[in-house]
Amino acid sequence: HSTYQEPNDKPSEKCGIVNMTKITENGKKLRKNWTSCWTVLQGSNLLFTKGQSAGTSWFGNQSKPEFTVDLKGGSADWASKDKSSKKNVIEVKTRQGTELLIQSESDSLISEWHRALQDVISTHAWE
Ligand code: I3S
Repeated sequence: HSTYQEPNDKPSEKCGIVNMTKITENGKKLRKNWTSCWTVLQGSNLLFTKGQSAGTSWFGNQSKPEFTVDLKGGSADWASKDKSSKKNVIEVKTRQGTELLIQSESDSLISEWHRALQDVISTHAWE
């Protein structure tokens, strides 16, 4: 379908606090470690900083993101029940073999993230 956008037409940016855990890194399974993260969706990149809470300024004192994943060629879908006992969980997979879970207690907040991630992935699908 034709959802082509001119560059800079609509810079995809979204940020907020979500709970996040990596489950796989470079194809290797990790032990879950849920943390509350300040999360930024910028272009096709998803950036996380740990331990930020609402009210702290932009990235607090550490200007460096904890880690970044590139969503190009990846996926972001509602996680199946066996991935987590929590509600509102999105499973993000990257082309590099990193898998992570994003979760929020807020139904509306997690829906926004789901939509934003899907948008970015379909926008960058052919790059
Ligand atoms: O998929 P798992 O292994 O049941 O995930 C749970 C564990 O990581 C648990 O930590 P420890 O078993 O390391 O203590 C976490 O506290 C849980 O939150 C994890 O499960 P959920 O279903 O919350 O993702």
